Amino acid sequence: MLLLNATMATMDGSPAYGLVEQGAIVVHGDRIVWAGAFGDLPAEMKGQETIDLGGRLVTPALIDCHTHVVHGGNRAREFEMRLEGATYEEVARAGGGIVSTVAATRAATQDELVAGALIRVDAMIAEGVSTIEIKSGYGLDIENELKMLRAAKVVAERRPVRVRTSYLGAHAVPPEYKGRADAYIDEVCIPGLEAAHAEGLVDAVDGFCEGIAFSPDQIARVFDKAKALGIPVKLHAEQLSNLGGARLAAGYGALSADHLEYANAADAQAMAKAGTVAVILPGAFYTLRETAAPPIGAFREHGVPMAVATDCNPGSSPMSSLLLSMNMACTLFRMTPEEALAGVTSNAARALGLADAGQIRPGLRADLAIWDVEHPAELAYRIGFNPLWKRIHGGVL
Ligand code: DI6
Ligand code: FE
Repeated sequence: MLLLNATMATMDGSPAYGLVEQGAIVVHGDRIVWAGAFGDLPAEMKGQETIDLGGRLVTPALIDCHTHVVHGGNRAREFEMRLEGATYEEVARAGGGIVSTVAATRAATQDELVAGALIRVDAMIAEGVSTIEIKSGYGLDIENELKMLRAAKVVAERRPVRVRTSYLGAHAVPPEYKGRADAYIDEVCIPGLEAAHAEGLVDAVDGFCEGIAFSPDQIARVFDKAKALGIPVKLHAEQLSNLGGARLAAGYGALSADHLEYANAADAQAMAKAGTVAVILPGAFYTLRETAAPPIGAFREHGVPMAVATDCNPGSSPMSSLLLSMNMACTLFRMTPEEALAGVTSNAARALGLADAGQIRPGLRADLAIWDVEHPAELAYRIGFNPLWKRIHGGVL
């Protein structure tokens, strides 16, 4: 397949989006085999199935590197409570919050979880998303954590989308372990990780390091097990307070540390040194009406790669639009539209440990999004508008 007359934002690390005007891309099987200016296209590449893009913008297909799309129920009632004045922490301590989604997730069958997730996944695909990270973390017992991860795998069988799974057993302390977080880690979280890994269900191990969840010491025990099993780690860190989660994650060479509203320059430095990606989640910041913004300036200064994701979950970020996340990252955090686009392409791939996606470059997967826009800044600029024209996933239009 030969794509002609493309304006390409290659996101290959060269300046200004790696923009190429009058570009061409040659796709063979599921790979990009050539990409560049049409004038440089080798003669033997011509004369195949050709699609004229009419000057439209082509970017790497988008990657949502932090989601909880598999979950039971919803928390619209809690949304109402917060509007009546309750804080997120008050709701959580009153038995609402994550724990109420745990009850709904446990009550759901695997098929019900898949069906619920597909509604949100379809919205993501419609915006040019090709790869989605999906976490467990609402089962909080071994069988239900496995059920969530199996449901995540089924999503990739039902739809043309790539799924990367993260085991988030250390998301919250379930009611039956109230006040016994250490016992939960030893008796459920770690054995659950072993079981999920044995079934091939774990691409990465995640945790929630926070006063309402788990301490750095408890997270470290989970990470030690991940390390022993050879699984990369990532962490929800510094979302509501600074407990040193980002530095802990960096110490384990984590793929990413996520949220980071309360992170500081020292955290940024540690992350830069470890190559840990900062995953910025403006949907949660917005929903919780948080006022502390992640230290974008420090990440920039220290060269920490920044990704942007939806955090799509029923509580703190009931958002499935990655385009809206980009807009929010710019307007709320003053990221540039180019940083926002790198955040959902090249840096999102890096946050998932994927070397074969997120850029337009020969050898990478032919996961492409074609947009009815003239300039890539338009993707972050409009609000609640989806200019996707077509999506190519693994070489298939
Ligand atoms: N931080 C979050 O924002 C989500 N999980 C987490 O650790 C919230 C999940 C929820 O409220 O259901
Ligand atoms: Fe999250």
